[in-house]
Amino acid sequence: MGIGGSYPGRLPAEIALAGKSNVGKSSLINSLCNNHKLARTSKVPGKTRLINYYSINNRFYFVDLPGYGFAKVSGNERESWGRLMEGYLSSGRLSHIFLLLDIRHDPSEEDKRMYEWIIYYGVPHTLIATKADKLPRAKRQPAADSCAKKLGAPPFAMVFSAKTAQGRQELLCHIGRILSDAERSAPAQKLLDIE
Ligand SMILES: Nc1nc2c(ncn2[C@@H]2O[C@H](COP(=O)(O)OP(=O)(O)OP(=O)(O)O)[C@@H](O)[C@H]2O)c(=O)[nH]1
Ligand SMILES: [Mg+2]
Repeated sequence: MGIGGSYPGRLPAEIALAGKSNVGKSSLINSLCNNHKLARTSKVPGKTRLINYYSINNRFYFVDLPGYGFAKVSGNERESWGRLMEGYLSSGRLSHIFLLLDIRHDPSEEDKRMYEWIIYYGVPHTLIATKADKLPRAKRQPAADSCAKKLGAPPFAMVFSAKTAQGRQELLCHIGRILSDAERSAPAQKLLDIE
């Protein structure tokens, strides 16, 4: 990712990753950045409990959101997670959100609720089916599209694997487009939101 011109006083774009615990959000950040020590990953679900910001080349932020669907959280924790998430989605700071779904599983009720929030708050989004390496090659795109359809979204999701880097180049190109769109709309945003 190259170095972009910066608009004076403009906040860098934020691209967030949402999805259930263990779906591979932190691994996706590490794979895209070619830095396996950047975001902490774990076999134990619930590793990322806070909103973590990763500044990428001073150009934009990857925002690693805490995963949901983690069994060991209390009702109170779930409520505060909901407030944190809705507050962030409605803040107007987000340029784009990636909603990650495990390519092998039907979306959960929490995935559906997250998708509904994304639509409700009008956040530009992309669905990404993770852990593609777990399925035979020919089944990957159909399974990804079926996840999107079962979520109630248009039936397309990008196929991604942090293990084999499948989909990495496509995702980098997609991020390039997201950032150039965000930069084009920056002056208006500056007038409306920032100053
Ligand atoms: N086979 C395979 N395993 C993956 C892939 N992506 C992530 N994993 C594994 O899945 C586990 C969870 O990955 P994380 O990136 O920590 O998941 P997360 O979504 O950040 O989880 P939380 O922080 O708990 O919300 C780790 O053991 C990863 O190595 C992938 O593409 N393929
Ligand atoms: Mg994580």
